[in-house]
Amino acid sequence: MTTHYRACNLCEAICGLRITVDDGRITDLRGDPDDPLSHGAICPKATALIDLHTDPRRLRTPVVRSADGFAPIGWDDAFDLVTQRLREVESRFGGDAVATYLGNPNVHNSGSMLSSGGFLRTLSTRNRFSATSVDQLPHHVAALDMFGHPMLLPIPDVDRTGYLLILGANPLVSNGSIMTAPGMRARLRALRERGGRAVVIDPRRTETAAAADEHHFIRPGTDALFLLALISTIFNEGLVRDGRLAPLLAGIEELREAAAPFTPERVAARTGIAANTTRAIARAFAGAPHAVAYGRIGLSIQAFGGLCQWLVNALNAITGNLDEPGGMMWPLPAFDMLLRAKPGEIHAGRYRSRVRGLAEFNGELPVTTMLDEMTTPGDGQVRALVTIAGNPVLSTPNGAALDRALARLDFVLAIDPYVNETTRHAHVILPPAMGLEVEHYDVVFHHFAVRNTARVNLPVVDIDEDQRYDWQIFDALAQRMSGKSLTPPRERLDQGLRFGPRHTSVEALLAHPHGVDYGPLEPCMPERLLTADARIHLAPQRMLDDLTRLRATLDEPIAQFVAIGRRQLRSNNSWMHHIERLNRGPDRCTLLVNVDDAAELGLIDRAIVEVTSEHGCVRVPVETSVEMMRGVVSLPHGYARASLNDLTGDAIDAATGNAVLGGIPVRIAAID
Ligand SMILES: Nc1nc2c(c(=O)[nH]1)N[C@H]1C(S)=C(S)[C@@H](COP(=O)(O)OP(=O)(O)OC[C@H]3O[C@@H](n4cnc5c(=O)[nH]c(N)nc54)[C@H](O)[C@@H]3O)O[C@H]1N2
Ligand SMILES: Nc1nc2c(c(=O)[nH]1)N[C@H]1C(S)=C(S)[C@@H](COP(=O)(O)OP(=O)(O)OC[C@H]3O[C@@H](n4cnc5c(=O)[nH]c(N)nc54)[C@H](O)[C@@H]3O)O[C@H]1N2
Ligand code: SF4
Ligand SMILES: [Mo]
Repeated sequence: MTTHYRACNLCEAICGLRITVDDGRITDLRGDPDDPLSHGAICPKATALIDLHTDPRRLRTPVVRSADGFAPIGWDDAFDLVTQRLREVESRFGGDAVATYLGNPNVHNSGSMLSSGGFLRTLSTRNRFSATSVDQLPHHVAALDMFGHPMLLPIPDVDRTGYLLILGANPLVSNGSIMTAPGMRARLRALRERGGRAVVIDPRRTETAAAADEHHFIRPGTDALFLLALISTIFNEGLVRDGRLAPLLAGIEELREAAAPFTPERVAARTGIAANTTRAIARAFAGAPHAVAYGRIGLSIQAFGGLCQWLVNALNAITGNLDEPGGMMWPLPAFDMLLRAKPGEIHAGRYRSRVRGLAEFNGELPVTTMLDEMTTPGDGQVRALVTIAGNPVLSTPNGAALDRALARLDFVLAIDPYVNETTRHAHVILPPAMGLEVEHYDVVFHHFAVRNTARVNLPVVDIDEDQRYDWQIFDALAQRMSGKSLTPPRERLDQGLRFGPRHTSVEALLAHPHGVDYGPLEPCMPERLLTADARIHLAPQRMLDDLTRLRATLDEPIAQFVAIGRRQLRSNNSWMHHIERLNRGPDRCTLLVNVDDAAELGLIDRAIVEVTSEHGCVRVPVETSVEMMRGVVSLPHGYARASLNDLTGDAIDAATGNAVLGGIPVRIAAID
């Protein structure tokens, strides 16, 4: 019997696990009390790592499309076939004819993170897409504009704050995002026990809202108005406190002017939040010794995601809560992705998409337009797709149309351990080893963590002779495509750790199986700032320009019903729905409808309704709820039987290119 320690890589919380293996079988899995970040906290998904390991439905060797379904094929034959087909498409139609899509688990897996790029660079396409533009792109754009680099994302110092304002996030269920904070329930309790307050702004009274001191409903898509009202109040009432960073802050006057028209009274009818409530929150926030505003996916996947993330950062800055303990801070990870970053080197908008002319950001185009690039004829039309750890049919807008378009492509390669709604269209699937089978270091999530720690973990279980690690797959493909082999991820990781700010190494970290604790977040400005003029920009031009679009919404009519999404404790985006342990009990793919709205519509619990948007229609059982704001319904995303993304469409946040996946106007009709 052996005991292993490692971080769970299923979500951003990176909880430490203690795993017992007996004769190759995993006999126990629980939280590691000695992990310096998670202190033993885990969620129900962790145990599903065992199921993923033993799952008979998981692919372990390559398959190729044949007349009657997928058929097994050897690794070398599969690599040769893929290379030949990609080359064919490139030589017939040009490099841009191959599109790539990187999904979420790619960033949760250091093997893939550190080697997929080596393969992707052998393709000359501009049609690179990822889950970033249905997720956190607005955070990156705001960080670039304000701090000089997309990866300089500030993180709420939840453990030391006295006032936590949460907008559009439900960390008690999602376990935190762009805020790696395992055991969030305990952290929230600790905040309240030390006399602090948690305030939640959400169209749904979520699990987090129920555990907070205050919750206020907000009409979906109006957070930018609410944030501007907070900021204008803080300026008008003389509550600005720019603190230690004052000499670095540029654009404070422009910010004041920009916010001025958006008084709490002016925006109240639109946001649904009374003016006196907004003023009270502004005063409490500005008056708290340590306060932090945190806005996550509910803010990013709306029409004004860029404005929202800018204003969250700006609110923290003008109240003296940026780069201060208890405010918004920057982690300093042992493997620092910004190690070689130079001030002013990142530019957005170097090229545009062929069909809609949407701007590139950090080498990627908005995934909302991937479908247009596949279906619009002409030079550069996409004919082939490579997906890595993704399921865009369920995760990106206009899913049903994308599903049809994929069926018509010349070639689809999926690097994924499962047949899903997207990879079912693949001509070849290359399934990597995953989960407990792989070596792991959280390259990304230590950048988002509320405390500086580090851990490298070895595999818990061996792989079979006929399985391959993801980096072996990327290396084999890169060799065939370009004649060059890739540096193994462990070597890259080791170099990064050695030259990084903690001067450590893989070997040194392996000597600490529970992880190494580097302590709480520390102020780092201006040292880490990457703007060309070494200042923090509180009023970026891109954001100021977008206020015209926001102002126009103030007097728009309000839709009778809009749909938003939600996450659930036992779900993981579009996958793991088949894992039995996580899916016992009643169907959770339900439409939450406010009880009074349901009564008016004549709907009872579990009645099947048809939900129709401009783009599509789904049928789903109703769950009447006192949690929902009136006029707002909620459907979880990622379910094939009623996919929220069959209702979403072409809309993007013009400032950032992120998809609009929330606040979708819908009609609801009972089916007799
Ligand atoms: N309407 C709406 N849509 C949304 C969202 C929303 O809130 N509302 N959320 C968006 C967000 S935040 C995200 S991140 C996206 C997620 O969207 P995607 O990233 O497209 O989808 P996932 O469901 O995460 O897909 C996971 C796939 O990765 C595979 N996988 C798991 N582990 C590994 C591994 O180690 N290696 C490889 N190669 N593959 C692996 C799984 O088998 C599965 O097929 O969805 C987005 N879509
Ligand atoms: N169990 C579980 N955990 C997950 C995931 C999962 O699928 N399952 N997915 C992971 C991923 S990829 C991500 S990105 C993170 C996301 O982490 P979170 O951002 O915490 O995600 P959600 O739980 O979807 O919370 C978003 C909240 O925004 C609210 N909302 C919707 N529209 C609006 C709006 O216009 N304004 C405001 N103020 N609120 C709005 C919703 O009601 C919801 O409560 O979660 C991660 N963790
Ligand atoms: S919260 Fe996330 S990291 Fe922690 S055990 Fe659950 S899935 Fe794993
Ligand atoms: Mo995400």
